[in-house]
Amino acid sequence: MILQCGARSLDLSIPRVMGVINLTPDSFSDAGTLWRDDRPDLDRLLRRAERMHADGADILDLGGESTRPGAVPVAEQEEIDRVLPAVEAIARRLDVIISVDTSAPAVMSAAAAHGAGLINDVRSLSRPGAVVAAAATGLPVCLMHMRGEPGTMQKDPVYEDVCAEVGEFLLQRAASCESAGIARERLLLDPGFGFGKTLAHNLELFRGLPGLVGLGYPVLVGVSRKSMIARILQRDTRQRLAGGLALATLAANAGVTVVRTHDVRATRDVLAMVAAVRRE
Ligand code: YH5
Repeated sequence: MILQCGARSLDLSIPRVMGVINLTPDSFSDAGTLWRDDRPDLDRLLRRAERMHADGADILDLGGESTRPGAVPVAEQEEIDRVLPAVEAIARRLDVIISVDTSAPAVMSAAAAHGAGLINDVRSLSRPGAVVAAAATGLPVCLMHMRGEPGTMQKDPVYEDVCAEVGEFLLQRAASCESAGIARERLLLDPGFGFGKTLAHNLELFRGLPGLVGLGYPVLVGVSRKSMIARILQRDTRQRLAGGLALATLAANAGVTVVRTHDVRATRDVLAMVAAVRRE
């Protein structure tokens, strides 16, 4: 299956790597390393993007809003100021698909006009105007499941059947998108690990990945450095690579086609090995 991402296309018959680039000052994994004088530092950003591209990232995911547990919302204009210069700079320099991690319709439109190739929305286009804005870009959209909002989502989330509820939610969002003119072929689904889920929910969702893949849409997952790894291994942020690679291996073997990660090179190797074994 070929995903048309603006001017570029992405063959999803082999698993792909999405590299994470945080443009937030409070990112717990980048800890503001891409910032100088209250703005993202474009030189450092470009060096990071170039390295991720050289390491084998097929997609670079740029996010200007922190969605980590407990995060506070950011104004739309602030998000545009963070994301747009980054999209422009990378689009001019690198032959890579740029994804924007945003829920804001104005950010989607502006980023698409400046070279973005994919919209990644942790709120599944639920903000007013988001479905229409995303449809107008013609770009593919990743719909992610989240229960609640980042500020409060980890406060005692309850599900009767987490796999079924996440699957139903994503199918409903996909149906809304399709009736608004976003072709089925442009949608990806993501169960949203860590977004309003306990450790037990995350593990159950992981076991249910083959069922999600079976819905017929390409599936994207992000597990890199997340607290589900910390809870099992008791490791701080910098020590979660092996845990993340184990999960990437399991995800790819379940048929997941895009893995979102901070550790591009190692994840790329993992996906290539899994693909080699799975190929008939
Ligand atoms: C995702 O899964 N995640 S931002 C907490 C962590 C580590 C990492 C406590 N955007 C996803 O990466 N988009 C984010 O440790 C995403 N899928 C999609 N599609 C959160 C994140 C993180 C949070």
